[in-house]
Amino acid sequence: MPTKTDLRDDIQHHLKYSLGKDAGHAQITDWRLALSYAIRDRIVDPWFASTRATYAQKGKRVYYLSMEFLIGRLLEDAVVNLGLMDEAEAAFKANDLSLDDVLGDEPDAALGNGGLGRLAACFLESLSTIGCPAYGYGIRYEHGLFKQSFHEGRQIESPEDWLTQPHAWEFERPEAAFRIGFGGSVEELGGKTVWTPSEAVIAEAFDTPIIGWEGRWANTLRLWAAKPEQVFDLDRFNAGDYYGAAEPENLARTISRVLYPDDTTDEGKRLRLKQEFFFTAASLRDILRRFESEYDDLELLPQKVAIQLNDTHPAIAGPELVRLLADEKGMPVEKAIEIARGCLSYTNHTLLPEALERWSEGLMRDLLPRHMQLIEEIDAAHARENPSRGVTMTDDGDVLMGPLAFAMAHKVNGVSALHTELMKETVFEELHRLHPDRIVNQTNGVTPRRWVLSANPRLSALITEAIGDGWVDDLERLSKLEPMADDKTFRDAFAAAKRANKADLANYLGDRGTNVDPDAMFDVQIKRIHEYKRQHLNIIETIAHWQEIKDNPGAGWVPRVKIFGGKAAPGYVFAKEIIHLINAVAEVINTDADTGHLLKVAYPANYNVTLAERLIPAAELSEQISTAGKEASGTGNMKFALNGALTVGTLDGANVEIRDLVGAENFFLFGMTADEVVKRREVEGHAQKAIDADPRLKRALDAIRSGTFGPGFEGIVDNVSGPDYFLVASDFTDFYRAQREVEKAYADQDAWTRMAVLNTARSGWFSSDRTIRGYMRDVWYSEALAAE
Ligand code: GPW
Repeated sequence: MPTKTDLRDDIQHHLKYSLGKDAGHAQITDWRLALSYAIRDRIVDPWFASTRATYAQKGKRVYYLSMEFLIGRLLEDAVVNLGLMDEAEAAFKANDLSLDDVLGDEPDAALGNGGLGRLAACFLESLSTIGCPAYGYGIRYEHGLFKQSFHEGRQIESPEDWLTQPHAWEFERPEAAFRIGFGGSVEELGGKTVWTPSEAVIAEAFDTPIIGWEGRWANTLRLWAAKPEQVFDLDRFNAGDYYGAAEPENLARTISRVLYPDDTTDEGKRLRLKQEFFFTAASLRDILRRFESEYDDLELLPQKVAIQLNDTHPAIAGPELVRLLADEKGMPVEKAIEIARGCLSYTNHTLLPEALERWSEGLMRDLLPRHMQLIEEIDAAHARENPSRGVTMTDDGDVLMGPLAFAMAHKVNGVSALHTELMKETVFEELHRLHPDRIVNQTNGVTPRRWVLSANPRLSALITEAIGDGWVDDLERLSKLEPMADDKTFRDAFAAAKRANKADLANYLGDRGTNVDPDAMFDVQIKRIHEYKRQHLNIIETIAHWQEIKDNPGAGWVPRVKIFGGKAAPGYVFAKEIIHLINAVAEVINTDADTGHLLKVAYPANYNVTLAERLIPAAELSEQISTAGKEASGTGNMKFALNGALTVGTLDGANVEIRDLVGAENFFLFGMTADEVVKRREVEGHAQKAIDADPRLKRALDAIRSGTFGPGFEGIVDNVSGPDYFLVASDFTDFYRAQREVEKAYADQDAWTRMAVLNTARSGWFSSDRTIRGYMRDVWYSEALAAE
């Protein structure tokens, strides 16, 4: 094992020989890169050992195909998982540097939008911790999710540039490259079907090792970058056409240039379909190549290969795998479908109709002519095997990627118990009837290494002192904390850790222009801005509460800081109006001398993984207030509960399971159920009825409309008092009531802390280790290995 001096020497070595810098002139980024290389060196051996063990034991490999991996920073994760925090700290202290500053220099790898991408990142870490042989496959976007700033309260987007600095973690693999074609034609030649694409790009692999807890195992995240077949058009250059000469390169590279910034909406753009096929096709070829290097019988494929589709974004894997097996390996199409289905499984993450991918048959035929034919064959084969039913893979001239993924998967899963039941009753009702054993549930989870151990060192130290350190990779051991909820000394220590985290956050927010009282209740809603997540319900309630305080400032109110964080898709006008409203309300409320000590609104810009790691440990109240039936699971909700925040929430997604586990008495429930939501929408004028019945709601909406927070918010008021599809008005009254219950509970700080302890103690089930074990058992039929 490396010793302290080893790490210090290695950092110095890399500073000099990898970065060409002398310690006297090194900048913080040089130190950070030197540490990254020194840490990466320590990952390589366990990484090789894991690969050797998988080959030696002929283990089944899991391939997780995802358009998004929302990783955040990698360095701290690696240092923590290798148990090198103390050594690294000592190494930098010797150079008068703080490890925190060094770690804080790393840009976030923001190759994802929100929950779906962050889930993929938590899964990678858990797969390595468990020792499940696995690869993540995705796209090496040059630009991740845009940077958000505010100008006069409105969201401004600017490009994200994580690759301007060297990316210390990855290994470029120019030898691992595949030619990916698009367009062209399909012919029958000598009894064989041959697709001849009209254009092609090269997919080149970049590998990032992902080290698990205690360095026992490491897997690979393989991201594909698009390159031109021919770098440069010399003829055009020589003819003086310098722009034209660079055109092929630009066109090819466009495919991996940017992450689409839409969360839970389907843009239906040609470039997006190209991205989807690009990384899926490259991954499948890589998977087959690896399989064929070990086995010569393709019938063994389902025994050795499990391919998980993270939503339908890689669903073209169905037809593409059939094409590879049938057209290129000579298998009969029906057999190829069966083998492909044995390997593939599909996770659904939403029931929102606007998020269910559909591609026009015309576009599909133009870009992927052979795949369009195979989709028709898959559809026909499914209809033959399941006669007299009305399921089709196409509708109104569109290919439906959900039904296609379902038909090509041996298991289909939802991401929370409620969501899985709703899948069976709604979008996949007919397919579920035909294949009653196919849909299973795998409730999401989060990695405790990042979301408790690294993000919340104070709480972690307290837990370890109380129950030992076994909880880090066996999170259900947190239940041993339960009796300590009744121990005053423990509660005080728990409250002190939270208070210190709040003080850190108060400093951070103060530095960014919002001064807050660290003794006020910290109430946090952080997630993508979306109507179904109802940030507008939260801000309207904030306005109503502010009005009540102003009426009677001396009535003994519980001081609160309302904290928001999140980005809106650049094209989502309504979500951007919500952002503008929150900032406008903040401006008015935060400068109100009557209420300033009782209510503040903070909205730090550019919410990302790193900011989440700062906010969650300091949160006391977690806002999980989506319209019931709309949030498939949520994963932020789990991070808050683990860090001792209480939830105010609806019966939606995994909130249901959180409440079951932490106990109804430790959870602030409000709002309609999914069934009631559906019924309420049928009520003529439901929004206006709710407004008429609640003068507080009416008064808050009137204030917005009359310009108390500036002009331009009529759209929000009109929506909430008119169509109100997400039932903000109808859930307002109960939300307001629940918030007053929250305050009543908070007034007794010690009783609140007891509830907070119970939230932590009873949330251990939400580890992504548990989720991954569920997939291994029910979906992948795969086993964990030990590295040699
Ligand atoms: F629409 N989710 C997301 F289902 O973050 F594809 N982005 C997406 O594009 C989709 C889903 C998609 C989220 C869900 O909204 C959230 O409820 C869930 O916890 C998360 O995926 C992980 O399952």
